[in-house]
Amino acid sequence: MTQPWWKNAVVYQIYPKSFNDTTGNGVGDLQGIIEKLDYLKELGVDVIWLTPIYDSPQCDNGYDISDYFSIYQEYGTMEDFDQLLEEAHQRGLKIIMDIVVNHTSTEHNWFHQSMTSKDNPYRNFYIWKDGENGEPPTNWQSKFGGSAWQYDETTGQYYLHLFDVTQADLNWENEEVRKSIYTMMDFWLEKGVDGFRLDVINLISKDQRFPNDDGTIPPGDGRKFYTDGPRIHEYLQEMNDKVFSKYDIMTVGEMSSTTIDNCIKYTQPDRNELSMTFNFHHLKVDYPNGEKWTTAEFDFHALKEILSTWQIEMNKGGGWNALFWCNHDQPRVVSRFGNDENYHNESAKMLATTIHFMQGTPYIYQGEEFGMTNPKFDSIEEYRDVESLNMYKMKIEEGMKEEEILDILKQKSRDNSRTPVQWNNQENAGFTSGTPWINVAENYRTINAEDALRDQQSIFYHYKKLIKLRKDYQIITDGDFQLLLKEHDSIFAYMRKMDNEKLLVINNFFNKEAEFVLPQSVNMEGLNGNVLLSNYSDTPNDLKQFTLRPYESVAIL
Ligand code: TEU
Repeated sequence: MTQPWWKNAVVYQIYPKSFNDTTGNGVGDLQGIIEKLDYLKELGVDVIWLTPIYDSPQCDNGYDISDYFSIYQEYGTMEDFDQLLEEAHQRGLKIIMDIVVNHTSTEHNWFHQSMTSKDNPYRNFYIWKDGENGEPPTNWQSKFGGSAWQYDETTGQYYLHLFDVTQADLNWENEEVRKSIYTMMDFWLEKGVDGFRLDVINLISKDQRFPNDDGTIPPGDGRKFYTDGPRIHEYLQEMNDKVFSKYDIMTVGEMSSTTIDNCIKYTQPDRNELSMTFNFHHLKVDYPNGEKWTTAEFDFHALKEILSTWQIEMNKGGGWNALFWCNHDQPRVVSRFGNDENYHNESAKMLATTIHFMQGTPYIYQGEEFGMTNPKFDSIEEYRDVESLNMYKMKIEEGMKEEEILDILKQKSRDNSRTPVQWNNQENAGFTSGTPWINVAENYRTINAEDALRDQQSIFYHYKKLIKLRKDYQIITDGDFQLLLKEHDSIFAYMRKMDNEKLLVINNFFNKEAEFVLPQSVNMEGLNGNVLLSNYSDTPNDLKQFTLRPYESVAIL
């Protein structure tokens, strides 16, 4: 059987607002993306994922859509979009759209209608409930802080918003909602887009009893009543049947707080739901007891354990993983699990190697390919993200010292990944000729795409090699996964295996030397000892036993 095309593809994520500005208004745009298509071709990626570019009041940078059929004015026009799609296709690049269907902006016409009265035809497009003795209908919490319910005076009821108060949850129980969404998806697919990234898609089916959450782990926030909810698989199968199955596309579902069992169900080909899923368990290893807002170090053992369990179990169940360290909601990985000061180059390459040699479809987030770091903002005025600003306000109210909050945001804010792409060492890193909507990280003079392209030893060329290797060696896409040295405190090593072939990947995650000894139980047969890729200029003589230097990474075929 031939493989679907997306199984050995590599995806590049673009956050348009921060990518490349051609108009000088300080905000990136579609023409800016067109300008950089040749750069992406040089890197060698296959697919571009565009985060939302639809019309939106931008309370959550486009994840609050007010019109699914038009382009946000500051990004350009539908003509610009058509040109982008055509120019990408001419270069053999595909484009997938980010589609947000758990909620719309409260500025969407459906919501405007829905608000007006209880018998408006659009009332049932959203989730409206009566309060309980002057309190919200349930104790559920918004992911951005505070109650997930907002009271509206016009009709005296509350509407549900799992995210910002301007992001009202759609009522998927309503067949008219589902039909309208499928029509909208067809609109984009008929234009020729190559698939979708589906925002928080596993949250669309809510438990219709709407119970209070008495749980303590995690503290009663309601998520168990809508995460991988009662009708989620039914809805995805319907979506697949009515829409996806008519096209040769890829779909990736963003899955909030999901489980392996559900992700197998979402992606197992015979079930006809999605191509692959993002899960975030490996990115919560620096959330002690589930608490994001701390400056805790990451738990290395948990990281190994989670990634390898997902590798093994998804393969066993016939599911498919999306592989990633970074996106627009996560801090920069080189600042998070690497070392952005003394081992910037080595640790960025090591992290890339670790994730790209796993089974699944890898994603690269803009700027990751040349090692962009967290910006280390010093004042709250520099932040833009609704979640960060809400958190700041709440923590101040709780009495936390400002200094402490700023330290946390420096590590955890979503804005860490949203600073402008550092194209060169000129003013504003070549991102804009105007004033950028969010500050550029100060290190753009030394960390930028132009310098990376000039240096064959740069992080950029390491990513380029990784992308190319995936095309050349089927074992990277298909091989089984086995974790080695499970108990080791600083080495993350694993073996991939396919038929008689093997691939051994060894990574040191810390800034001190580490002793690698191949376990006796590991059979070397099938491993011919050629170093495929490493991040130091010389490689060890004896591959069965050697000392890894700080952040050293070696892949052996
Ligand atoms: O994110 C979903 C989500 O739950 C998180 O990644 C979220 O950013 C995190 O829990 C906050 O701590 C998606 C989008 O990627 C994100 O940018 C949107 O804000 C969110 O959905 C709402 O549409």
